[in-house]
Amino acid sequence: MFIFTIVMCVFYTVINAASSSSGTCNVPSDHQWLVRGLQSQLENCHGPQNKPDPSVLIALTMAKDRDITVITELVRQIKETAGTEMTSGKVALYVLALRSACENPADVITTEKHVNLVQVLEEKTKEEIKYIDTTGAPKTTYYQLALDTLALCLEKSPELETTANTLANAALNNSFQFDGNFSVDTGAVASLALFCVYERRNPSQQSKLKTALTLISKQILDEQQPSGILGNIYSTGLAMQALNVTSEFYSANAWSCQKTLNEVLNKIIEGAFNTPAAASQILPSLFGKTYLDVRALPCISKTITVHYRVINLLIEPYFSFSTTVKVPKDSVLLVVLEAAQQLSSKFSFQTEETSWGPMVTSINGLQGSTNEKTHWQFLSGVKPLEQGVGSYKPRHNEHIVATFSKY
Ligand code: B12
Repeated sequence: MFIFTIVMCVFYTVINAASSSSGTCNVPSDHQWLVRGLQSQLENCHGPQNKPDPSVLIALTMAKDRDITVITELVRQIKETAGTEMTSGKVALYVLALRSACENPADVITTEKHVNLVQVLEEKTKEEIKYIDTTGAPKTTYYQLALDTLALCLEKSPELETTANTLANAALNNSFQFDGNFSVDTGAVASLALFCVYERRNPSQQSKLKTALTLISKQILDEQQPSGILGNIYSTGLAMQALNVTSEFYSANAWSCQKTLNEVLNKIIEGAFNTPAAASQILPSLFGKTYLDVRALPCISKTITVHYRVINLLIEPYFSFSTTVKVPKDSVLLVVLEAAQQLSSKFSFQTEETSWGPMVTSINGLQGSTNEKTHWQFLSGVKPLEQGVGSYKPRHNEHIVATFSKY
């Protein structure tokens, strides 16, 4: 217990020394292990037995050193379970999650179905608005309507204007409440959504959004605790995202991002984020990201670049040509040869089917000959390949050379 107290004290001192009153903040390098811990907790929580959580996919795509295998599996699960029976907010999260993984949510294809999730979202959002118009409350909650607005904005949907207007009116009418209290979670997601819309509008149409964003920022900051927590610890991640993008709507000294972040780090140590949902909502802020970054995330490359060169210095006329082609990841070398042939008239080749697969018999019209004991030898750099073009899978940036040689 004594050692634990000392560790906590040292930890507290170090992270408080790093605090500043600016709007930007980051995790001190000696506490990155806490972030990595949360990230691997999320990477390990997924599995076929669990229902996929789109917030987990969003968080993992925003992380550093992403585990592509985990992300690919989550994308698969999200696509498999995408459907029309979900609530509007769930559809919105699915849209954001797929977009964050560089997938098109308007074109979700699995072996069983083909769904346009953006269209589903538009329909569900219209339903939410109809409920508000007729009953005074959404079909689900304003939290979900805020998610809907955010996803529609990022997808540049034509339904955005009406939806954003409805959400802004709700903010101005103090409708973001649960049990009679302002909901920081709802305010935070609504801020992100309305800020997305605000950025798209020209100044003459920004006035209502400005008022709404100023009011929500104030309401979130009114819920700030002396420790820096915004609302409670579980609303803090979303609130940090919101305050980080809306800094023009509150005064610089009203919030210290670093102070809040330091307290979050304390709470990670205490185990407050041990559930996947909690971890997924705090992780983006620990990487300095917000849900508005969903469209700007670097895409995991699905193609590789291969450098290909053919050399004949054996028989006149001598020739040497090189090119660089992009082929789908995991392609065999034959696909590289085909790509080069398609790209330039300087490359042509012929193959012959054998029991070991296709064998390259001629390149650029120059044919190997059993009588002359010549053939086209394939190398990776200077190392001869151990497989033929139908089996060998080049790596990204590999240099493949075909040399006309004697054997
Ligand atoms: C809306 C909401 C509610 C609504 C849900 C009703 C509805 N029709 O939407 C109501 C008011 C009922 C509610 C209740 C509770 N909530 Co609530 N809720 C939220 C909120 C703001 C949004 C959830 C949402 O819509 N997500 C988007 C949709 C698309 O995803 P979803 O997976 O379908 O969402 C469902 C679940 O989130 C579930 N749900 C909502 N709250 C909770 C809480 C727990 C513990 C569980 C297991 C499930 C759950 O209801 C949602 C709708 O079906 C979140 C905020 C956040 N940061 O996530 C808090 C949040 C999830 N709730 C929270 C809490 C604490 C509760 C309560 C335990 C409060 C209480 N003291 O009673 C109760 C649950 C008690 C119970 N019966 O088990 C915490 C959870 C913290 C944690 N670490 O577990 C959050 C993060 C708020 C916060 N910042 O404290 N909640």
